[in-house]
Amino acid sequence: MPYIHNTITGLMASSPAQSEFYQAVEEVLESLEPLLEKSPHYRKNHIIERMVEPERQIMFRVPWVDDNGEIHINKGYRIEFNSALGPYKGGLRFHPSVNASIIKFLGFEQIFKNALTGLQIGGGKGGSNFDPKGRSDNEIMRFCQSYMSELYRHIGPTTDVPAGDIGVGAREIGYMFGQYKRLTGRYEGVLTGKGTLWGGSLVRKEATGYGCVFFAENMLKSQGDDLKGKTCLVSGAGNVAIYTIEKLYQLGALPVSASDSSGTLYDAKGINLAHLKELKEQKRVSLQNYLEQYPHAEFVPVKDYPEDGHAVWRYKADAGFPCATQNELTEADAKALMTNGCNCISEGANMPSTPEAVEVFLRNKIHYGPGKAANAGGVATSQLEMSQNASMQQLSFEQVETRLKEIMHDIHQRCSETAKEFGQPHNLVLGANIAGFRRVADAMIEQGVV
Ligand code: NDP
Ligand code: 2IT
Repeated sequence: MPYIHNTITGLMASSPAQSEFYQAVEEVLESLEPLLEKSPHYRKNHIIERMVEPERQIMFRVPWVDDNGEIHINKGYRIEFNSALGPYKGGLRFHPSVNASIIKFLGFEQIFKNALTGLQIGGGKGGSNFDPKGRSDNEIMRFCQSYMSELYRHIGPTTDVPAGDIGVGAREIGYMFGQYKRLTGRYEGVLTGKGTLWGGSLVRKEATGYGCVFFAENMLKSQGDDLKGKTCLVSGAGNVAIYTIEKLYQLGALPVSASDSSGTLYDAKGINLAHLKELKEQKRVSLQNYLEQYPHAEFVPVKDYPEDGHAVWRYKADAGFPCATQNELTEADAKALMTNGCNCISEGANMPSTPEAVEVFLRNKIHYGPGKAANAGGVATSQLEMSQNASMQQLSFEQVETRLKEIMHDIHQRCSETAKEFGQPHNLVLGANIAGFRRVADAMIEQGVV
């Protein structure tokens, strides 16, 4: 359709060099074709032109001093993309690869993901090109305090509520919350993923990984199957990967891999979860150290990856859970997964599969749960944290997990019913994009040209 081409060309001219952002926009717009034909009023209201332009983009300097007294300057971002459905909501990513394109693609995805949860949350994202690797706790604290010294003036429990993402977990949220409270004097639910001692929700830590496995279980159950006894590949070794592995074990599956920025770990007997947590949550060291305790396992360093992809996707398995980062699963990886009999992919990460890989999954009609649907359990549980903070109540672990399970079931239902409505029942990319878009677009139209 010419309007897709025109929109992308327009973005390339007005926001140059943002390839991940164009990729995310293109995927959504392609799915919307049948909806736009059926409902021309979305075009008439210029909803797409409005949606691809963030409501507000905040960029700032983050100066900090390391343990040796050296001064460092990083870039800070917060993109407040769309507030039609509620306060801006989305994580903060601290990783050296962060730039405006990465934050914009994540913010754009977040709009539709948050809409799919059925909850009242708008879309936003932020972060910094700060590299936390090898930094002491004190350096992390000083960085977080400096970052919040600017961010605090833009956020609030009913305006914009950040959370974690890559490189931002409970430790960083704690330091940022402390600084926010010091600057404003207010103890309020301005961040989610907080420690459970001071306002955090039970299950928030586990929510993205658990939710991603629930989503896979929902896809399989729709055809009378489940995860029990299935061999599963998981990439990543952070928050999402660890709790994906935990829930896979709880449902009787066998997760055999993990990966990090140093390489891929494969343990045919099943990844030892307690040891994985010790290495990555406590010691914060490379996965390669797993071999010291479990020498039967295999470790493939990044330099030995196939030229056209990633070692983790080249093992035989029934299901795959990409839980590391964007574009970590290529067309060649997807083809290898298909050849090895994999028929289910549930994305814990944001946009982990390249467009060509997604094409392979759709062509093969496997169970494919795109990130904006499959990993929405994290942000949904963040919203449960906001609601507990606002009402000054605390739900039990079981209560939150039950809600999470229901929400993931409902997201799957919304995506698959929408996919059926448009005559492509297996295509949850189309289902997720249209269902998410429609909710946001309808709210925008009702709220006028703002
Ligand atoms: P973490 O920082 O906890 O873990 C990220 C993991 O991925 C680490 O093992 C890291 O390796 C690896 N990784 C990150 N970037 C790269 C890269 N460029 N190359 C190779 N490996 C990499 O982050 P999360 O688990 O929170 O996030 C993982 C994914 O899930 C991201 O796409 C995020 O956007 C998405 N997501 C997260 C949610 C959340 O609630 N946290 C919610 C929804 C989606 P190493 O250990 O070496 O650093
Ligand atoms: O990508 C995501 O959905 C997240 N990083 C979680 C966002 C949140 O606000 O919990």
